[in-house]
Formats: sequence, structure tokens, C-alpha cells
Amino acid sequence: MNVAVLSGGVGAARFLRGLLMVVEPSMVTAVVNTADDTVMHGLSISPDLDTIVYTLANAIDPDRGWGLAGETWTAMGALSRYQAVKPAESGAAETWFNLGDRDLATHLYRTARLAEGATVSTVAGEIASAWGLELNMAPMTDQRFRTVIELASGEHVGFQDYFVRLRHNVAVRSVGYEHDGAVLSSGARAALESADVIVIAPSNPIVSIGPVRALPDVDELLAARRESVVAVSPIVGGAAIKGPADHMMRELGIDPSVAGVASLYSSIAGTLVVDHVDSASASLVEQVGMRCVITATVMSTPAIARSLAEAVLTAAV
Ligand code: FO1
Repeated sequence: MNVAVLSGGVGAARFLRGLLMVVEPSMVTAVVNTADDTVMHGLSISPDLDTIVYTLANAIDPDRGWGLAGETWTAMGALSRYQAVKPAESGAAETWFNLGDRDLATHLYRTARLAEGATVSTVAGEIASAWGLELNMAPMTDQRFRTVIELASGEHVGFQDYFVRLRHNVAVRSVGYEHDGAVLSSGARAALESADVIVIAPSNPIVSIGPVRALPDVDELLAARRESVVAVSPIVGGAAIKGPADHMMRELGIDPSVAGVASLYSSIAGTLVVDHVDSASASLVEQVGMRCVITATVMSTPAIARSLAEAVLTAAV
């Protein structure tokens, strides 16, 4: 059975860990958000791709949910020398975005390969192989595509500025994208066209799944085969497990609940999987025309992730 998983960062990574316990890795394609990507110190950084690889390789820092376990920060510390001399308008030697010493190797490799002309997809595959992974990594696009957040103040900032520098502690007015006619990568398109089951991982529906859906053809592809598309709600009991999905939804006028998630996904997914704590909301999900499957969705252990993956595969018709 071929499975494609629309993926953001931590929630998707944990779901994929469970899925790989029940499906042959070569049959799984992670279609990964790259709209969080950024350039720091001239290095190309792809947070969601790296979070998935590090998690599946059991190398992720489990507390932070990003970067490598047992990381050291010597290079970041050494940047402090340059703070005093850099011009006020310079973006050099920024230290609000933390790059661990070993994590830096991934960004150095990615940047060098992209400079040689390799595509984002090719490099993602190479990095996954280097970490011993056998699933297919399909960045959503090979072109530049960036989330831009409009704050309630009217200021427009890049995603990592919002998420890391401002600690997603500011109200959002709208979410947009900056790109120049980006299209689905060929790997992502092939996976969405040929998968037996498409899973929408429990990732932020606005800034992780939203960018994938904003690419041409994606919603149409999903809607055309809606019955085999299963979404897992990232909202449990009215709150996001991690990150700003709940308050972002509220600020954008969407109820931060499984009903709100259902309203976002009902046109493209036939089933919504929700946690036991939301069982009373099943009828609200069904009201928008989705089947509602109730199971444990908070993946605090790999065993729960595995049983969630099994429930998702069973739900696909
Ligand atoms: N998240 C943080 O909250 N603070 C950081 O300093 C930070 C650095 C970082 C470096 C590399 C990387 O791949 C991810 C990093 N993240 C950091 C996580 C990441 O930016 C966000 O969690 C995702 O973009 C949201 O999916």
C-alpha cells in the first residue's frame, strides 16, 4: 500500500514514526512543507525536512522538538564577537535562530549541493539516505515559496521571524505566500497521484498544510480522491499539542476546535481522526460531511503513534 503524508514538522514526524512501523518505508512518501525554509548566515535551512529526518533517525532533541540531541552551540557563541562591529542594518551574525554545531553540517551540505545546481528534492533524498532512512522525502516544491505573516500591527514578517524571533507571541492578521509561480515537485505530484491513501498529518493547518494546499492543483487532486484522504486533527480539546495553531486559527476567525479543523478540510478529506477527548464533537465533524474516527492521537510514545497510524489506514476507504 502506497501512502503519502502531507507533512509539517513535529506532529508529522511523530506520525511518520508510527506509520513506518506498519508500512514498508519505500511505500511511504512524506510530502513536506518547505514554506518555513529560510536563509541564515547564507545557509539554506529547511526546518520541517530536518525535523522529520532527525526524528525518524532517532536523533532529534526530544524536548525542543527541533535540532539534534546532545547538541553543542560553540559556533553560535562565537558569533557574539561580531555583534559589536556589524552595521545596524546588517543581517549578519544573527543569534536569535539557534543553529547547533552538528546541525550546521546539514545546512552546510544542503547549501553546497543547492549551489552546485542540485534540486531541493535531490538534496532532501540525499540527506535522508545519509541518516539511514528509506522513506521517500518529497519537498512540496523545488522552487522558492515562503510564508509571509501579516501581524495585527500591519507589519509583514517572514515565518521564522514570527515563529522564533517573536516567539509566535504576537497576533496574526493574515497569512500569505511569496513565490514566483512555484509548482509541486515531481516527487510530490507523483505521490499525490499514485498513493492508495493520503494522510494529512496532525500539523498546523494554516502554516504547515496551508502552503502545500496553496500550490496549483493540490486541492483539486485531493478533492478528486477525497474518500482516500484522511486528516488527523492537530487540535485536541481546543488546543494545539505544540505551536501556535490554536491561537492562529482564532485570530484568523476559525474556531480552534476539531469542528474548525473539519471546516478547513471537509472539501479535500473524507475522514477526520480526532482524539477521545473530542468524542462529543463527532457530530459536528459529520455535519460538514466528513466521517469522524475517534482514537488516541496524542503521540507521547511511539506505540501510540503506531496505533494512530493503524487507525488512519483502516479509516481510508
Ligand atoms: N525553533 C525555535 O523555537 N528556536 C530556534 O532557535 C530554532 C532553530 C532552528 C534551527 C534549525 C531548524 O531546522 C529548526 C529550528 N527551529 C527553531 C524550529 C523551527 O524553526 C520551527 O519549529 C518550525 O519552522 C515550525 O515547524
